[in-house]
Amino acid sequence: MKALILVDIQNDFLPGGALAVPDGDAIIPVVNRLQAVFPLVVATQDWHPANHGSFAANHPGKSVFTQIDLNGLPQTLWPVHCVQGTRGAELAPGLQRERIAKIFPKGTDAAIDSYSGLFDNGQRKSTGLGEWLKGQGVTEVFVCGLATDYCVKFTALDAARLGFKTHFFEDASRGVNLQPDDVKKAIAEMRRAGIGIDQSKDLLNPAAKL
Ligand code: VGL
Ligand code: ZN
Repeated sequence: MKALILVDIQNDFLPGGALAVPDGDAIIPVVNRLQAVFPLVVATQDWHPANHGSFAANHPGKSVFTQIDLNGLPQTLWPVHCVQGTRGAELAPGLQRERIAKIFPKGTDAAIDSYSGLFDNGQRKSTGLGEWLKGQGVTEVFVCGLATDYCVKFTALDAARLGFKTHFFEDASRGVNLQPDDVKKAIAEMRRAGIGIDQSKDLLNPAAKL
């Protein structure tokens, strides 16, 4: 069985949000069209407590987009984003919800970030998504969402590592590009890991069969 994984399509990652991904809202109609052709759709949700260690505001004197060591792991410091229960953490209003079978929160532990929707950045704790997908009989996953160079990339890499045949939908994802080539590099890294780089039209055209 094939599953579509929607990564962090949340208000704070859309234009106007706390950690806006350029052009992030452009993926929503594409993602909604993709949902219709998958037998199973799941979503991840960046879901941080207000005291999360990835927020620059929780490290006096530190600026956003700089690096620190957070409990032994390198950590980019972000603006406060996706705080549990806030509007910024909600899934994008334009995102169709009816076909999302389950939502997996991530980044809930203040002491460690979780870019991947499957494991925290130390690969210590699972979110349960991988186990749940396997329990549903999923063998192949298609990953898309925000942001290509962080949470989408790490979700796809972990899925491939767990043995899922893994694809990335380029046109249903957008990246932050803190450095101008970050998205390009993320795609190259996914390709090297054996992840298929797909366009939604490859699947949506009438000749394509899931
Ligand atoms: C993300 C940075 C911090 C993402 C989440 O969803 O890509 N990026 N938290
Ligand atoms: Zn986050």
